Formats: sequence, structure tokens, C-alpha cells
Amino acid sequence: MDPSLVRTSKFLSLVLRHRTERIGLTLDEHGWARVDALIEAANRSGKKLTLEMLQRTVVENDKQRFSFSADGTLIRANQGHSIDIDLQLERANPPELLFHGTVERFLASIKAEGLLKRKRQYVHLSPDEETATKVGQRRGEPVILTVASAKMHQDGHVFYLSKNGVWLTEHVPVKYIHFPSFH
Ligand code: HQG
Repeated sequence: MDPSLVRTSKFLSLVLRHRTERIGLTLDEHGWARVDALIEAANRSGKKLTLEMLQRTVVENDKQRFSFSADGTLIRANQGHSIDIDLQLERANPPELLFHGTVERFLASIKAEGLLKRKRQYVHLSPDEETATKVGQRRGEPVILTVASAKMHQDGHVFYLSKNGVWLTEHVPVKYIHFPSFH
């Protein structure tokens, strides 16, 4: 991805998922910002942003992190929020297994408490090991945990699938997690 788009994506992640108030923007209850208000608020706060930069970020983003509304007047992040908004995601049937990329230093705590959502609205799970590896790599040498998601679902746990293919759930109890044998 073009480095300037990476910067725009990071900026959008911050203001559309976590710190909207930092640039004096407000989101609606479903996490949408008005495109014109976002551009104005960003430029007012010193971050250059144009409609073309937003369009390119939505289309070319490596993880498809953002979407426009059908009429193009609104924009939001597809997942990853720490602020309390309702994405109105529909429940979905997960595949047999899902994956979670983490790092060694969290394992003792995960073994005690399962996977917790921490600051975000949900625990984020990946559909394949390759994606989970990239998620884990953000923090160091990745450790990939395997989650028995179909079993969890059978037992009544609710799953959602974000628009960009990330699986979301409230909590993964330890009994559904397979840890790699060397950990
Ligand atoms: C860990 C990125 C100790 C968990 C990614 C993770 C993803 C525990 C960290 C999305 C724990 C939370 C989310 C426990 C979980 N004890 N540590 N009981 N339970 N953890 O960033 O899944 O690029 O909130 O393993 O690609 O890393 O931003 O979650 O290491 O899709 O679009 O606590 O964010 O997407 O970290 O990443 P995060 P995550 P974007």
C-alpha cells in the first residue's frame, strides 16, 4: 500500500475507532461519520485529508478496514472499535476452526482467563493462520492459537463476521483454545 495511504489509514483507525473527540468529530450510534464533516475536522486539526484520499483509502486498504455508505456520504470502520457503537452486525455461523495471533508474553494470562476483548468491543479472530500470523506479528514473534469455533457456537456463543472478514465474539473460554505444543 502507498505509504501516504498507510498514514491516512492509521489516522482513520484512530478517529473512527478510538478517539473521535480528538478532532472534534462525532459518530452516529452505528459508527458512521459524515464524509464532509470528517474532512473538515481533519483539516482543522492539521491533518491533510481530501475526498480522493478517503476514496483511495477505502478501495486500496490492505485489510479493507473502512466502508462508505451506499450513497457515499458516510464512512466508518468495519471493525476494531473501542468506542461504544453498534455496527448492527448479523450473527454468523463460524467455520470449524478460527485462529488468533498473539505473543508468548500473553499466554499465561490467556491460559488462565481465555481470550478477552480488552479495550475493543470484541475478541478478534482470523479465518486462516496466515492472517493470524500477521496480527500476532504486530507485537513480536507470533504464536497462533486455534479456536474450536464451531463447538463454541454449538454451545451457544454468538459470532459475528465483519464486512472485511474478521470474526468477532465476546470471549473465548480456555476450553475452546488449542495452544501450540511447544508453549
Ligand atoms: C491479547 C488489528 C492477556 C490478545 C488486527 C492481543 C486485528 C490477552 C491483545 C484487530 C488476553 C489485544 C485486533 C488475556 C487476549 N490475557 N492478553 N486473557 N486475551 N489478549 O489489538 O486481536 O490492523 O485489542 O492476544 O489485525 O491483536 O487495527 O486485539 O494480543 O484484526 O485493522 O490482548 O486489530 O486490525 O490486542 O487485534 P488487540 P488483536 P487493524
